[in-house]
Amino acid sequence: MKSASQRLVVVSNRLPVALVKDENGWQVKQGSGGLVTAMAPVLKNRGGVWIGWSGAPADADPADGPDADMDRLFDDFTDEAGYELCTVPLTQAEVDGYYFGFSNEIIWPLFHDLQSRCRFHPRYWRSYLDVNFKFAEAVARRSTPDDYIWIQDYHLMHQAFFLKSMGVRRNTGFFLHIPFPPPDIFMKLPWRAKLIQALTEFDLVGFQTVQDRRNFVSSLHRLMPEAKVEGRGAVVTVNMGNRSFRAGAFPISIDFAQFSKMAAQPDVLQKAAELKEALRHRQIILGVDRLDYTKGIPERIRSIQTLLRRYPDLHGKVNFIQIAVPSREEVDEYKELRTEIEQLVGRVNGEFSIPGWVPVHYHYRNLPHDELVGYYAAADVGLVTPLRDGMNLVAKEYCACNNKGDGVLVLSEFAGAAAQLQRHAYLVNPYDMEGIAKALHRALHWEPEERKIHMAKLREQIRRNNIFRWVDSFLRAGIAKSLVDFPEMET
Ligand code: GDG
Repeated sequence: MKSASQRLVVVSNRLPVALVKDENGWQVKQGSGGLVTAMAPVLKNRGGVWIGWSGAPADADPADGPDADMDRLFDDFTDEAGYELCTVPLTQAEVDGYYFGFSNEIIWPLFHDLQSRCRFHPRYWRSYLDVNFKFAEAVARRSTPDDYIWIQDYHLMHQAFFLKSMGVRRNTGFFLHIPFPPPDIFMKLPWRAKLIQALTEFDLVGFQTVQDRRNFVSSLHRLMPEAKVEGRGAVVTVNMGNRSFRAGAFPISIDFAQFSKMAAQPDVLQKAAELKEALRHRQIILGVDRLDYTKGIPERIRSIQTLLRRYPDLHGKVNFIQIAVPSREEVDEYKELRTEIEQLVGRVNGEFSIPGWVPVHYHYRNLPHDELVGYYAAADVGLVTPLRDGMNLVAKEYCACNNKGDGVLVLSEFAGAAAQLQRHAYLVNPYDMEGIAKALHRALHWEPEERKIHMAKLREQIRRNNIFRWVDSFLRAGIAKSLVDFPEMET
């Protein structure tokens, strides 16, 4: 039931929509990231406001922008989605400094343990602070003291700090969707003390795994020795002397029932059957990712190359399909990654193709949801090998769509999802090409009974610990009163 005291104010860098211009003019389209996939059904159920940047620079030529139409487009979206949108306008310079700079050239690589990719420009830090202040002003304006403010992700770690400095009292929760690095890596950040202090200003700080929370607490101990941790288990209290906050592990999940139901629909089954048919009923290994260097796509293609070199018995009998969703396309590093992947796909296909069999199929595009589910349903092996990942929803979606229960999940030990799924997924080191090739060979030859036992356990885990339970456990810890009496998620 919706009521004023239970209104939810979600704040994230991007609104859960993208403005795209085509021949019919501007359109509002639903984005494809994990955060959007996770939060949209929840806000729809509860109602509230989502505050974020629209994705269009505020100082772009108005003739190129959606302009006055924007309000109407957002209103239409609200009518359908069941919650309001509030945009925080950002200039091109702000987008460059705060988003492409601080968020994506510093925090993203550093928190994924890829420090050599970081560019620690001081102007990025200043821009990050300015934009965080701007967001905090919007939050102060659009919320009341009764609302629960739920800040999403690494772009906005200074929200509670700025709200407090403005004298605005709110109950705030922060969830980090990406990993929190070990202290030796976090300590490389030039602004480490200010950043960690800002995180302590939230009432609740949530992480994907217990390990992430431990990493955070270890850095906190080094930088703020007065911090004392009380309690054990998924959520602990951190005492700072004159105040305290809570820190917890809340592994994000998916709407299991919705994925499973969709995978059972006749048109999706038809798509899956057509795919199988087109590939002459060979076994399918599937990879699905945003095109990002943390996802380990080149390493994965090399492991497929190793698989085909080591095991000639698989020639003509297996296909690897990689779906890569375009992401951060303006950035040189991502353009280079795309070229590298395309060259690798060409090389592997050049080495092994024979008439009637091309081993690697590569799709560089955002697939419609039902088509994606069709791919999940058709795949015999889900190959999810990020170098490091906060959670990885693809791993969970693959299992949810495997209604036949005979698929195998081959999963990176460095994905947050491994903490929950390790007992029944085939865990691999994403840097170990030989190891992945061996795991794949075994997975492809696994007895059907064996596959079914493990897949049933994986599906049960994900079904129980679904997205609704994630939201509820976070809000329960944050609002400190029980909304629905769910047990805590298994971490
Ligand atoms: C961040 C963290 C964390 C993919 N291809 C298509 C498509 N997708 C959807 C998937 C999935 C989402 O994109 C990707 O989610 P991930 O969790 O794998 O990764 P990130 O985008 O990096 O998300 C991550 C997540 O936040 C949530 O906290 O798990 O660790 O990095 O939902 O289904 N969707 C459609 N077409 C595609 O072609 N429609």
